[in-house]
Amino acid sequence: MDRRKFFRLLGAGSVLALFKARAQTAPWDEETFAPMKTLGAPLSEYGQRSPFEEGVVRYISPNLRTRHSGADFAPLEKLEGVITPNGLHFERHHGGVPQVDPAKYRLVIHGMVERPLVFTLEDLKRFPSVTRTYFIECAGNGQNGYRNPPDPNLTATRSRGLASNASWTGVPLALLLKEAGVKPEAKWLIPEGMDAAAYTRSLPLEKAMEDVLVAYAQNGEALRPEQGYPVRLVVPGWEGSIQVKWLRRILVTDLPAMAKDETSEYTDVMADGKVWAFTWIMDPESIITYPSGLQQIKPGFHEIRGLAWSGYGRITKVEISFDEGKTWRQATLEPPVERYAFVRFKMPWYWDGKEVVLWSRAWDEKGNTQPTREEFFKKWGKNNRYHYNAIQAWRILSDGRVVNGDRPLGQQAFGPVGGCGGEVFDG
Ligand SMILES: Nc1nc2c(c(=O)[nH]1)N[C@H]1C(S)=C(S)[C@@H](COP(=O)(O)O)O[C@H]1N2
Ligand SMILES: [Mo]
Repeated sequence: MDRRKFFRLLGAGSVLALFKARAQTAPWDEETFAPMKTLGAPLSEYGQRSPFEEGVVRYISPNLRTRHSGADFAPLEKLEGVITPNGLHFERHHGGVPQVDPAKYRLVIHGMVERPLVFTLEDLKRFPSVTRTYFIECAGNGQNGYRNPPDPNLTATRSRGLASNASWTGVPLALLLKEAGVKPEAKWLIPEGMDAAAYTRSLPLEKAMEDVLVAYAQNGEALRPEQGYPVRLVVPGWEGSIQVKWLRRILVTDLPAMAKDETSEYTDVMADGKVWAFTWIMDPESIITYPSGLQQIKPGFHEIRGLAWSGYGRITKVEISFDEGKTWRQATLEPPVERYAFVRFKMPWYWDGKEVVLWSRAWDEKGNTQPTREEFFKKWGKNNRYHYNAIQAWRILSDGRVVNGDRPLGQQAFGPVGGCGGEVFDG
């Protein structure tokens, strides 16, 4: 946007008022110089964040029955840019986090191959490597949206925090498969984890050959144990549940396994009771992180900020509505806009102190966008608990409090929300 348009949008007077107000009110006293007067902390071998930032943590629901088979949420509204710091990447485990000794680590590729192979971690690191930024999103992300009536205390974290975005380094799975020599009749891979859940999924060979990574690094350092140390699958754009962590073997075969982790969970129950299996690709999503649920704002200038992503490809635009979908304005996308990765969107905004509802919707390069809540339920029904991607509304009350702006659809409550992303865990 050019400068003139920017000022027209804000009203130049209000910008001046903003800066004037700031100069007058920020305190400036002896305390400001305190750090200059004493010797600082010594060098340290592994850096830690400021103790003042220790409140920025993953959200673990108090309703979970166990912390070993459950999920926690990345604190989206407390993060900037697009990279999720390693200590704040959301977690989803079915049998706790195993401790794996990298010296004893082995990856087996067997089944319909010319040469069954066993790799050490060192072997994997000798292959040509690839580093790419990809989001990982649990199929259960957005699950709180299925609640009716909607939770008034929803935050951006609890709305969409079962998604995170990192720079992953690893070997293309296609290279390892080439090494093993896949037989022509093979169509599926059955990757398995070494956690107590013996977590197992079925992955089409076609996707594996396209862009799947056998990843050993996350944002420049070894994977965190929670993310699958020492090795996990990264399956760009697809639901988190197929991205097997603590990967120990890949069986090459001609049929899907129909494992417990893709039948009892991660299937979608439609309005007519029919069940869909293998809904891998994540639909477009966006979430305004500022201003968002349970924050408090003052009248004046604000930069609306948020995150958008899609499993179908690059984000092409994000739109914001201030009148519940009657009109839309296009937000600025912060470059680089990468495929299958979080994108940061922004819009300058002057809040006049009147109650207003903010909506955001993302568009991807395949022309997909997000439905309203009503449209979503019309299409998918209310029996499901996965792949909720309806527009998240935030209502700014006239006192500046921000609350969930989703209006109730009716009076019926449709059951406790369980499973993957559930804050009431049922499995
Ligand atoms: N071995 C193993 N892999 C797993 C899981 C698991 O429980 N065990 N959970 C899956 C699910 S449902 C999701 S959403 C992602 C979560 O990845 P993260 O914990 O790194 O965010 O891991 C997937 N891979
Ligand atoms: Mo998941």
